[in-house]
Amino acid sequence: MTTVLRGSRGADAAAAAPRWPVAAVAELFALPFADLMFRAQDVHRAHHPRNAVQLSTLISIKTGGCAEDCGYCPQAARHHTSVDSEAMLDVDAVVAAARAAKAAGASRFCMGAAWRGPKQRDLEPVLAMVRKVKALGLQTCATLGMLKDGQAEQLRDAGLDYYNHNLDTAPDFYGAIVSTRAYADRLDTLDRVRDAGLSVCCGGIVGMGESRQQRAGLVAQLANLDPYPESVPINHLVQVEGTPLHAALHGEAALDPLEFVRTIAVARITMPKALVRLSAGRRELGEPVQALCFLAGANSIFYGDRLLTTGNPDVDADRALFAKLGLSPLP
Ligand code: SAM
Ligand code: DTB
Ligand code: SF4
Repeated sequence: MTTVLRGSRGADAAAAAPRWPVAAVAELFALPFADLMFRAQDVHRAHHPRNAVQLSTLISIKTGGCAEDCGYCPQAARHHTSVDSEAMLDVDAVVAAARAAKAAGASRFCMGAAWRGPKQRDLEPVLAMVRKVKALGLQTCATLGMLKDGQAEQLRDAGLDYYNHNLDTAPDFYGAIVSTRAYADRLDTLDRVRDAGLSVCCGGIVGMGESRQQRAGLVAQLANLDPYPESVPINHLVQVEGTPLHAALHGEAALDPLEFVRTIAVARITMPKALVRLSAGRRELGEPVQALCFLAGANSIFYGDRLLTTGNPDVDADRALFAKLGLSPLP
């Protein structure tokens, strides 16, 4: 199985042996479940406060009509889903949503756009959003697609803390999911983000029909970035009607939830200091599986009743879950 040996430090990373060979990550996946949980919890407690989970609220600042062909995504113009193309939200609406997220207890606000990448005229209003959201005292994150030279620096100068750009899956499964951008394009954007001094938020999706070896390949790819991402969203595929992945998996067994929990645990063990985010799919996973994910070392969630275009547990449900599990928000 291929690992693209190129992290944020480019040639240096290519020269060195990978910190996490795919085979070593696959061995973690193969551990007896209790042993894997124990190791993940051990690593977690050595690097993070116990029973504390960071809360990030998402907003879609530009929904739908995207030119790309990511097979999982309801926002691709070529997929016939119920998501229509909308205009960009105005700055005031975004700031009002950020204020509400802060009042509800979020510490980070993440602005997402359905673009291949931002054009300069699109970036200007986003910079204004970042400045104003940052001024509210929230950590800021944006996910706008591929960045060109200079754009990460503009975002940094506006006050952006994190840039989210996912690798999505293992290099050897990627071609089955996306054709309009290459794995190397994603690594290039991650280099730009890192070189501008922004924190990196980078993860992927499981449950797209990949093998366990390919899940190990994704985690190895993330863990071998040098340095590894500060924030690692692990998404469970949300199957949306009209997307190719909804059709492809129709009638096939969905991913075993315990395999999702294993993926979280392996991310925790291989990236000890990262915030590992239990991301899309929480509503479908239900409370017991989420509890196992926290046990496996997840310490961040998306908080608020919407992700970008699909649903997420509402704030009251998450407050009840946190009370039940004795969790509190990370400041
Ligand atoms: N357009 C930008 C891009 O692709 O880089 C930013 C937004 S895009 C929606 C952000 C991420 O959301 C994707 O990289 C993917 O990992 C995740 N995502 C999109 N649709 C999803 C789905 N149906 N289930 C799980 N994760 C999904
Ligand atoms: C990430 O890894 N997951 C979020 C965020 N980064 C931008 C997006 C999940 C999207 C789920 C499908 C939707 O709501 O459209
Ligand atoms: Fe577009 Fe991003 Fe969706 Fe891909 S994941 S289709 S780039 S919005």
